[in-house]
Formats: sequence, C-alpha cells, structure tokens
Amino acid sequence: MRVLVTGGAGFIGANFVLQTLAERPDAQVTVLDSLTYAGNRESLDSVADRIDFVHGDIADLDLVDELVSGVDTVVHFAAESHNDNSLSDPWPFVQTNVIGTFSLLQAVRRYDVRYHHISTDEVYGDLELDDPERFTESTPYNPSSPYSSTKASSDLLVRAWTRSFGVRATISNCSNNYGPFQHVEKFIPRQITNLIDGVRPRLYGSGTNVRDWIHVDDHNRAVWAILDRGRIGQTYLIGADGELDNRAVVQMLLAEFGRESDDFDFVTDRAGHDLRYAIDSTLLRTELGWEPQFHDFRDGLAATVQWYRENESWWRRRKEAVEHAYAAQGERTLPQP
Ligand code: NAD
Ligand code: TDX
Repeated sequence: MRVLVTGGAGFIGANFVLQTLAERPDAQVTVLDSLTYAGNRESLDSVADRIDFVHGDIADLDLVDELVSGVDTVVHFAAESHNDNSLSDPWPFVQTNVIGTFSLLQAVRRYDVRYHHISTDEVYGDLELDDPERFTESTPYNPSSPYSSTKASSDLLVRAWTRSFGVRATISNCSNNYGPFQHVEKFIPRQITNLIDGVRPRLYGSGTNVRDWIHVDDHNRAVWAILDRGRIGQTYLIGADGELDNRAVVQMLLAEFGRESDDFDFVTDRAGHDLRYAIDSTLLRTELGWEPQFHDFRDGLAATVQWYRENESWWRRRKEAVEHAYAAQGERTLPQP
C-alpha cells in the first residue's frame, strides 16, 4: 500500500508513521508537511531512510495533485491544531484546515484515491458536566472556537465530496490525545515540562473542564481499523472512556513529580472554553472490533512523563517561545479561589 500522510511531522501524524512502519512493513509512506512551528522532522528521525519526506503545503494544488496521483491512500492529519492560537490569529486555521482540505479532496476525487479524514470531537461543541449523554456519530455539529469551526467546515467538505462526487472517504472524530512527540503548547506536555523546570502547572479558569483522554497509539490503531474495514462515507467516533477534569490530570502529574497536590496556579481562562467532551465509541467497537490497549491513564501518563524527561532536546528549543506566546496572549495568574 502506498500511503500519503499529511501532517506526518506533527504529534499524531508522526506517531501514525512510526506505528505504520513498525506494524505494516509493506507500507510505502510519503509524508507531506509544511513544518510549521508545530512540525518537527526529528520526530521521524528513526524512520528517515524508510519514508519519502516532502516539505510542502497541503494548499498547494499542483504539489498535492502530483503526490496524490502516486498513492492509493491519503490519511489527512495536517492542520492548525491549537485552540488558543486560533483565538489570537484565526486566518491560518481557515487557510490550512479549510482550503488545505479542499485541495486534497480535489486531488483524491481526480485520481479516485481512498481518503481518510482526521477530525476532532470538538466539532460537536461541549456538554454540561452532569449531562448523561455523550457525543455520537449523529450529534449535531455545534463548534465553539475558530479551530473547531474550521475542522467542522473541513468535515462538511468531505461529506459533500463523498455524496456529490463519489469520493471514497471516511472521517474519524477523536477525543484528546496524549503521548510522546506532542508539542509543548498543549496541556499535558506544557505541565510536564513546567514541572521538569520546577515551575508550577497552570490551570485555566477553575480547572473543572473535562477532557476525554486517549493514548495516541490507540487513536492510530483505530484509524487503521477504519482504513482496513470501515464503510465508505461513514463517520466513526474514537474515544477510550477517559474522562477527567483538568485539575485531576494536574494532580496526577504533581504526584508523579513528588509534589504537593495543591502546588499549581490558576490562570486566565480561555475565551469560549468548552466545558466537557465525552465520546461514545460504540460504533467503532461493535462494527470494527477496535478496543483501546491503554487502559490505565495514570500508567500512560507516567510513560509520557518519562518520554519528556528522556527527550529534552526534542522540546527544549520550543518551550521558551511557547511560554512567551502565552504571556503575549495575556495569560496571568489568578488569585486562588
Ligand atoms: P500538530 O499541530 O501537532 O501537527 C500538525 C502538523 O501539520 C504539523 O507537523 C504541521 O507542520 C503540519 N501542517 C500544518 N499546516 C500545514 C499545511 N498547510 N501543509 C502541510 N502541513 C501542515 O497536530 P496534532 O495534534 O498532531 O493533530 C493532527 C490532527 O488530528 C489534526 O487534524 C487535529 O485536528 C486532529 N486531532 C487532534 C487531537 C489532539 O488531541 N491533538 C484530537 C483529535 C483530532
Ligand atoms: O496551560 C494550559 N492549562 C489548561 O488548563 C493549557 C495549554 C490548557 N488547559 C486546558 C484547556 C483544556 O480544557 O486543558 C485542556 C486541554 O487543552 P489543550 O491541550 O489546548 O487541548 P484542547 O483545547 O482540549 O484541544 C485538543 O483536543 C482536541 C487538541 O489541541 C485539538 O487539536 C483536538 O482537536
């Protein structure tokens, strides 16, 4: 199988490439990545001689046309992915997430190439803390942020290209991922690297917002299950029953570092901050037989902490820029509630 992986130098895409080459030795992988601030070629160092790496933009129609003409499958991870950045500068999100997806869809349509679209549970908006319902494939779209609205837009393009042009596409909407190679702007790596540096973790607002955590390898195995056995035109939700509030995650990290459970700061809340995400992945489990392999979040988190301890050279150069950006976005410490 010849696979084009967009965004393969990012967090989930790089883990997908590593897993694919480890578990599917026959796969020929081409990565297309524009190496934004979020892309890091070093994540692919261990497989550099086994992949074709193309440094380019998914919105470049000619380049995408040429690359897609030479593969059987496209797995589309590339995106602007950080909510906070989408609030300070939404334009790159429209350009990459919407126009970039359009560019890929036109090419897979032209060459009748199988297409899998990676999306997020954030397209469904948020849930109340006590809502017994979770997101399913039929939950109406209701995105809150510039990021999630551009992801929702791209999902709708995929649905339209499937119905109107017969593009052989599937979509997956996954919950929050954790694991190695995640950029230090994101919640878990930011707090781990703060703790390595002896800085207190920083919780937005009251710390009660809930995220539904899944290990990145479980996400990527689900993507392969969909590529292997998924129904064309179908959306699959990916989640591993990992709901936790942000404060609980910070307290697990504090315990991992041998620090007191109240040794953190509350900081300015995110504008429009979604309260809770929760995924019902029954369809994926029953139809495709997928099950998560990481059952204990605490163990997965400890392994992730260990990875950041052992790979400081991978993240150190980006840490200062990230903290500078948060300060420039107006983040400040709040009085303890
Ligand atoms: P990331 O920000 O770590 O990586 C994104 C990658 O895309 C980077 O390597 C970047 O250089 C590349 N990229 C950005 N713009 C590009 C462009 N115009 N052309 C080519 N490459 C470009 O993101 P991630 O966390 O790995 O997320 C990957 C995908 O998964 C995204 O589509 C995201 O919406 C989705 N997703 C993420 C999560 C999560 O928890 N991180 C959860 C659900 C879905
Ligand atoms: O310093 C922080 N303190 C904090 O309390 C940061 C960076 C975040 N948070 C909170 C905000 C969220 O409630 O932690 C939670 C997780 O934040 P992020 O890591 O920014 O993730 P989130 O906004 O939930 O979105 C993530 O999951 C869905 C990914 O970034 C998206 O790409 C994906 O679609």
